[in-house]
Amino acid sequence: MASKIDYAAVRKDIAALLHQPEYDDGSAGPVLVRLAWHSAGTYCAETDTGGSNGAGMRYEAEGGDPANAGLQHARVFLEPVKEKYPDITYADLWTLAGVVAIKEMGGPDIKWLPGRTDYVDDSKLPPRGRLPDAAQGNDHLRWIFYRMGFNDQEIVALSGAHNLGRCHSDRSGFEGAWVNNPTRFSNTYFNLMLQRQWKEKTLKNGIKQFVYYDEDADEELMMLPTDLALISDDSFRPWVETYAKDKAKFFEDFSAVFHKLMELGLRRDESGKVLNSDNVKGGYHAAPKKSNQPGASGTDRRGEADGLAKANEKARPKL
Ligand code: HIF
Repeated sequence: MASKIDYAAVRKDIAALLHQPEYDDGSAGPVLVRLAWHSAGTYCAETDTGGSNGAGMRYEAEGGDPANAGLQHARVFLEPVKEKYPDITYADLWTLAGVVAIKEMGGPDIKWLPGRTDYVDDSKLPPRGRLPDAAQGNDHLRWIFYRMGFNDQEIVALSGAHNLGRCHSDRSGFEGAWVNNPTRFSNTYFNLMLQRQWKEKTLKNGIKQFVYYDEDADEELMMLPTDLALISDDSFRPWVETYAKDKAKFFEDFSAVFHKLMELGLRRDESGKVLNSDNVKGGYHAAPKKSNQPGASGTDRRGEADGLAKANEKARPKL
């Protein structure tokens, strides 16, 4: 049962696994934030499908969506926590991990509520193609985020999460980090967007992104076409300017909008109990843990950890 889980202890254990000196920029944090957002960002308000309930990425139909490439790293990082707390649902664990990671990386407190269930099969998964395509512009951004029920201010506030992490050529095809310190949550992303001269660059794989060479740090920073779309739009741009100037306002608005994102698709009563039919009829169903040894070969029934055995070889002992 959800109520028997010691969420404070779960939070501590998530915080403890963020430090991964051999992985990316030394932290599992950014990829956990991306996992939380992709678990929720399939929501469609009109049809009331998708969203963070269900943990659909456990199934190939959703987990294997090219838009979710790389998120197996995040899921494998969390397996030891699932092992320690088998009663927590994956859907709750993934969303909680995102919220804890943001806080631990210096971001705001974000309200988080438990109660998501894990679907028992893949019959209710949203179709692929609901997550954004970074090569597109404003119309696409609005089409994607209005579908979830967000407005322009909320789209810009959310976008500040690209202050974290980086793009990987073997995942999305884009390459590099948005800011110099990608494991520290801040409003730097908005400031860089406004203050630097971004030049279009075509990568070896043919993908176009925007870059700025930071001489002091000897590092090339990047922006996606969807990031820079925010400053070429009369409705988005004032919010970019606000958040660049006012970090406290950004933190406050980001906290509210990330909470909203994590709640997409959930209906709760006054006590916070989830009323979605799967949760009411099926109860709080925590899917069985997938693997006892994340990253070790031959132990994962869907082979997710196998593929990472090499990639996370050095990070694995710390998992
Ligand atoms: Fe991202 N995002 N995102 N994103 N994202 C990537 C990485 C991260 C979009 C595209 C990409 C949001 C919105 C959008 C994070 C968090 C959030 C990557 C690189 C791409 C291409 C993936 C890779 O190659 O590894 C687009 C088009 C979005 C619509 C605007 C959210 C607001 C910013 C909702 C959000 O929270 C995080 C964190 C990462 C870094 C992951 C990592 O592994 O470091």
